[in-house]
Amino acid sequence: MNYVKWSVLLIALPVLIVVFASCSDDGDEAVPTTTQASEPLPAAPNDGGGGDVEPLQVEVTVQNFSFSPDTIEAPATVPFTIMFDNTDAAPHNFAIFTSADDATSGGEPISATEIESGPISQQLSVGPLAAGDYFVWCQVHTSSMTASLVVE
Ligand SMILES: [Cu+2]
Repeated sequence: MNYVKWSVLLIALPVLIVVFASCSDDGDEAVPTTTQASEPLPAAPNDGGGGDVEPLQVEVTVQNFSFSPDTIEAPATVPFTIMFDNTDAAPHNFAIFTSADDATSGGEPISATEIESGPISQQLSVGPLAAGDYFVWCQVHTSSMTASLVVE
């Protein structure tokens, strides 16, 4: 009887070794799986790292041949958008110059909307501008329609 028991054990032992070896292989495969799972992680900061800066908007209205407000404030060193709303039926535009002297001496505006009859809403991308006081006028009604653009 003892001989039979040892024979079973000798046959069973290699089988057990093979089974354990298989388990060991499964364990090795689990490690690369974990490594692959961690690879997408570096991409996550890239997705979340994008700047989420809202474009700055400055609203200007024209009513009865006059800018409102007539002193327009805008941020320095960053781009901003003039939301220009001409409520008159007359043609107007919004033109920015470095100074009144530059405008009256025939200088080109830094930035300007197209001259259009209202009512119409226009957008003008501006800047970034250095801090300072700028001169604004309507290029159709240069003698009466002026405003100041204060960039700070
Ligand atoms: Cu005008």
